[in-house]
Amino acid sequence: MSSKTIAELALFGGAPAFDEKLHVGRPNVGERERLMGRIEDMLDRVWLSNNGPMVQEFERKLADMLGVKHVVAMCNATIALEIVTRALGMEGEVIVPSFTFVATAHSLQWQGVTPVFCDIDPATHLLDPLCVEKMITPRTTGIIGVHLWGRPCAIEVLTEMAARNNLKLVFDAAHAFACSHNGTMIGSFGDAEVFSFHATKFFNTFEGGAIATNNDELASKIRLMKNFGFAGYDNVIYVGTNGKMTEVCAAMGLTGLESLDSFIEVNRANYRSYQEGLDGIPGLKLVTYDDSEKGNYQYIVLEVDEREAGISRDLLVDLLQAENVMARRYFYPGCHQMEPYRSYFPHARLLLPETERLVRRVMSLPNGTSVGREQIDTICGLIRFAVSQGKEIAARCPAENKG
Ligand code: T4K
Repeated sequence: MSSKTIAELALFGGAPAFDEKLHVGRPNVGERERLMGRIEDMLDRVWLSNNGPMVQEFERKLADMLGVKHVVAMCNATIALEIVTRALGMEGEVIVPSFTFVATAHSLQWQGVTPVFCDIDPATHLLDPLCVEKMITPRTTGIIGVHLWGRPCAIEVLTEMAARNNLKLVFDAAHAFACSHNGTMIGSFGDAEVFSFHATKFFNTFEGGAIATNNDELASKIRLMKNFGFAGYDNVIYVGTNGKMTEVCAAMGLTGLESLDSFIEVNRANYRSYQEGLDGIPGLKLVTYDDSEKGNYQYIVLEVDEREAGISRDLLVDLLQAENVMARRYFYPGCHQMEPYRSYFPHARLLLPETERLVRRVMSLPNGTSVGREQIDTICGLIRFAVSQGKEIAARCPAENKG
């Protein structure tokens, strides 16, 4: 429990509960000596990029771990999405959720492909297949499902729907590294799956990502496209871009893989601490994970029902941020409310009632190796206090803080 009174809350000028900011997405770093050793080797070899030995080793290790034929390491997941959708010939319209990080939509728009925003199932936060079916038009060429928070989409239904309508199917698995679905690791589903290894992901390569696929032809095409279309010295056979992962990023990845289990264990233990600490607080719902599957437990996502909790999500976020708990409103306000989509599709929200509702309720809390039981107890104590005193806190706030 927080030992603060209302007047002592940092929102009202009191000292923050934490001296330093606790971030959502604080990077996990593996064994420094192992990393430095790899960097020394890299410098000795003087091979820094362009399919170097550590990138190749990283790709092999990922393919083994995921049980997939091909893994192509990339500079980041956004470029990976652009390359894979182009390699698959997605054009015209592609159906995507609006409730995702904006990169999912931008990767299409950047190439002149129209992202068609589809609503989600409020119980899972994932694409609602019934809505997807309704959004298919003669211009639709594909679907990008997002395994948000590491929880797999309705993979079987979407796979069947894509096949029946002759559509390509890609999964944005940016959140779902090291997660499984019915015992199979994420990486083998759809035509391809795309991972992000950005610094803020529980497993990172500074910046980075990967495309996983069982399709040989697609894998070769992706390899060409991420290297300007070069099929050997002086021979360009496709329009390509630069999507390569560097050696130093692969060094970070290889080092991180050695600590992967411990990163997940810390996330899982922290998740349990949040579960206990938030138990029974009215109006709050913590996103759950299926313990019978492999999961990375990275995202601590809360839904705040303002009427029941007596405090709005926005006020709760402001209150926590003042205490140096840098809670985030992922993924507010939804891609359809960001430019250029808001101007292109001003009425999109009419087709996205569940997304519209959810973006006003969700918030993410810090997880990873930089937080532990003690901090989480304090965070949960602050939240419990804020909910118990919601009305008084709101009454003291200037209008813009009330949410
Ligand atoms: N698809 C989905 C579903 C995604 O979530 C993402 C990325 C992508 C595709 C595209 O993947 P990449 O192309 O990035 O590989 C962050 C990340 O930049 C982004 O990768 C991630 N999703 C998204 C969920 O979060 P921001 O703009 O919210 O990041 P930022 O700078 O506010 O950082 C988040 C927090 O992490 C901050 O509070 C500070 C802390 N932080 C950040 C960095 C970079 C650190 O403590 N250290 C650091 O080095 O987007």
